Order: sequence, then structure tokens, then C-alpha cells
Amino acid sequence: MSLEALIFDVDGTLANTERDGHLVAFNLAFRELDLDWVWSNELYHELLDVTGGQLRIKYYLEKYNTGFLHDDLDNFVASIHALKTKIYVRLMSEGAVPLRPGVERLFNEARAAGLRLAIATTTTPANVDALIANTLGKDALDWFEVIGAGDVVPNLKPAGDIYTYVMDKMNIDPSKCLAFEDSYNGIISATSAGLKTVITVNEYTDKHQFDGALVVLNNLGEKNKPFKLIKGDQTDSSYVDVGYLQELHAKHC
Ligand code: XBP
Ligand code: MG
Repeated sequence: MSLEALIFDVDGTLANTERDGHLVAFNLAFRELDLDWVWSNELYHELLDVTGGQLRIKYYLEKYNTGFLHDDLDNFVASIHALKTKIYVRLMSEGAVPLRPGVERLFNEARAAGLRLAIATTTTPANVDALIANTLGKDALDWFEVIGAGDVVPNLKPAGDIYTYVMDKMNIDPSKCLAFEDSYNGIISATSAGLKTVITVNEYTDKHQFDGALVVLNNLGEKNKPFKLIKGDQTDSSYVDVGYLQELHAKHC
């Protein structure tokens, strides 16, 4: 079975959007709405256990701000989140967050090699479009055969729904794909959908459990900037390219 497709998570995998995008946007939205909520980096680290911005706000209220009451909480949270999305999209248009090392290179190499590309993420679709368009250009949105994002599926990660949704649309079997993730919730999601996963950790996820990952790396690496192998088979590769992915796939899938 040969490798045919790569399916990418977005937040934390393609870019450090959680720290430099989402967290900033949540706090700016709170301030604009005259809420005295301020999420620190430490608190956000804990809140990231819950995927989905609206659920994350509710989790914050239930666990860290129990005194806050509202008689129409669902709509109130939805309105905060809509403002947060608007702010996030603006931040992306200002170039707030670059892609992580090796991401653009790997997209280009994969396309040149005829691999199919897709996205499977929990974040709101407008956020994905804004990140891609502002880092790679608007045309790059067409590089992805399917962009599965947000609540197009009933259950967010760690459920496998979003990966299954994407593979259904591509009409492809998981054995012909690899997933790229950065977090525990992400690998559980990909694994539940039958996928093998390449992990690149970040500051929020470097202590997570990644049992079953094909490999755990600090990032995808570049020719002049090798990755650090955190977990997985020793290799002569120093950056993730199509050849290395084919090798991993042939050995483990
Ligand atoms: C991403 C998420 C999202 C983002 C915020 O997780 O959980 O909720 O943090 O985006 P993953 P929204 O990387 O596993 O897909 O506020 O639009 O939900
Ligand atoms: Mg992620």
C-alpha cells in the first residue's frame, strides 16, 4: 500500500497559532466586551485540554470563574466567540503568526510528488483560511483537496469524526494516508480514525503522551536546521521530506 495523502492539523502543527493567535484574540475579545477576564499563558495551557473555542470558554467559566452568571449563556458565549474569530482573522491578516519550520517546504515537495493534501482541524473555517491565505497566499487554499474544520462534524477532537469526514470526502482509506498532529487530543482523534501520525510538539504539548505515534519531533526541520528526534526509530533523515514519510509509511503502515 503506497502513501497517497497527507492530512494536517492546523493549530500548533502548521503554526503556533494557539499562543500567538487564539490566546491573544480571546483576551482582546474579552477586553472589547468589558469583561474582566484575562487568560494567562499558564491558564491557557490548561484550558487547551478542551478543544473548540466555545467549549473552552464554558470550561473556563465552570472551573475558574464560577461567580460569573448569565441567563442566556449559550448565546453569550457564541457572541464572544464570534468577536474572537473576527479578531483572530485580523491578526492573521497582520501577519501575526508564521508557519512552523518545514511546513511550507513539505507542502511544496508533497505537491510536486503528487501527494494529495487535506486539513482536519477543530478551529473555525475562517481561521484556517486566514492563516493559509496570509502565510502562503490565497491560491494555496486550492492546494488542499478537503479542508475539514470546526463543527462540520458532531464531535470535536479527540473524537475521530473530523478525520473520518475528511477521508470520506477524499474517498481514501486511512492506510494510504499519514496525519500530522501536535497534541494528545490530536493523536487520539487521528488514531480513532485509523490513521498513523507524525507528531511535532510545541511548548504546550511537549509533555503530552504520544503512544502509537510513528515519530515525535520538535518540528519538521529544514535542510540547514535539522529536527530533533524525541521518539521513534533512528534515521539518516534530518528533516521531514516525502522520502522520509514514504519510509515511515512503508515500515509501519
Ligand atoms: C484546535 C482547537 C481550537 C482552537 C481555537 O485544536 O481546539 O478550538 O484552539 O479555535 P486542534 P476556535 O489543533 O486539535 O484542531 O476558537 O475557532 O475553536
Ligand atoms: Mg493542534
